[in-house]
Amino acid sequence: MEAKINEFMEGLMARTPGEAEFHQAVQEVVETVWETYDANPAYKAAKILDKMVEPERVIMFRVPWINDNGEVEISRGYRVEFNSAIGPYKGGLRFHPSVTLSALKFLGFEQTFKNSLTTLPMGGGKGGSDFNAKGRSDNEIMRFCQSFMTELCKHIGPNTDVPAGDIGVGGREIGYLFGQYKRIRNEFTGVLTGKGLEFGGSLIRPEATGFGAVYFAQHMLAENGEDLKGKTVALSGFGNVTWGAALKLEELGAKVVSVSGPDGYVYDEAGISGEKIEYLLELRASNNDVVAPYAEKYGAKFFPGKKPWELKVDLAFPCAIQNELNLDDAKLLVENGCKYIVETSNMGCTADAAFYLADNSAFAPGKAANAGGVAVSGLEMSQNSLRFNWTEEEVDAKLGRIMKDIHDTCVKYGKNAEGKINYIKGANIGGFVKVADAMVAQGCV
Ligand code: 8G0
Repeated sequence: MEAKINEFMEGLMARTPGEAEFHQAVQEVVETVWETYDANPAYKAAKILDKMVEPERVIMFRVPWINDNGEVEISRGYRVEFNSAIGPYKGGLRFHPSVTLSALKFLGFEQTFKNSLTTLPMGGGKGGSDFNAKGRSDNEIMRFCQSFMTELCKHIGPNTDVPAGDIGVGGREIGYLFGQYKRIRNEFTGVLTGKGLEFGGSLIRPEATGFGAVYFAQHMLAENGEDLKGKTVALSGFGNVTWGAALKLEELGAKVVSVSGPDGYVYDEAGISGEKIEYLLELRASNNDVVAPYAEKYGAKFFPGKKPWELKVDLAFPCAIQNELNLDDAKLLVENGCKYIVETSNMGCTADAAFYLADNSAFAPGKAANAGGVAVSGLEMSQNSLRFNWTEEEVDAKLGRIMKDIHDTCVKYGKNAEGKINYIKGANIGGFVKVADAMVAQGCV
């Protein structure tokens, strides 16, 4: 099996040189689904895996815009339409200097499996730009979003491709993007998710990724007869996802002791609760991308240039960005008694860290743990099609059920003879089978 996997990966790397993040994401999936793939002659005859690693379409475009000094700036825009076997392409837009074709291919590839796990009819896609919002004015951000959408609007639509926000793209940016789409296409339609509540957004969408990850953690703990009450938790990041996780963890009686940014991490021994959680949103909206002001404001400790994985905690939720937790971090967490690592960012752990944690702790991969975000985006699409809005309680209840279903799927495909659950394996096989079956049924397309 190992030889066949290596041969597959070598072929992929030769065809896609330099796309390290994409190779990392594919390797993790291929290693865990190969047995399932190999045992199914219909998958092999249709070359399902070879097809799955080739995006259906990649769009790259120039995004020219004018800054506040009247100068022209050029960014690069992308949309990777990865897989539409089970629904319209669906996935976020990321505006961040780390955005490259490789990063978006890894994200779009993972999105396909994640969206499949949610049980909702959504294919996989991802897009964005290397635009850096740091230090930009609101007007500059608006002009950038308008230029970006002027091209993107030719390729998306409510039955074709439905983007959302992601890192660097929040409610403000989705508003500007939606306004420009509507203006150019003269169509009010559910073409984006993460919209404002006044124009088709869903309740609970901003909270959904964080809430979903905590619901998933509850099921993991329940497997061991534990619950969140009184547990100490390290979070990284300080955006929407971190905010949502902190809210739900507080509600369920856990104590959050850290948040982090590119500048370092904050350790708040008293617990990050109440207005301190809301302050995270203010920090994020300042466009400065630093968390140090939290420490000053609330008299907490700040560790410049460090990550919170050196803390002694019961649970850790990486909520920031890919590869934010490496093998050394993983070993330190386990050594310090951390039993649950809930990967809430996409590919938050390096490959070696993820496999180490799967063997030495209860480790939830991002595809499963963070699927609540896109799940509620799927519910936003449903509400837009119905031209009707569900209540907060209705959306939250549906989110809760979806996260339980995802956990059940992980158990179904990931539990071994000794009763240990390998969530990486469970999520990958569970996500893969549905997409693969749909692709086989649709023939050579
Ligand atoms: O709402 C979405 O579709 C969305 C936005 C940003 C990220 C993700 C994700 O699942 O990674 C989904």
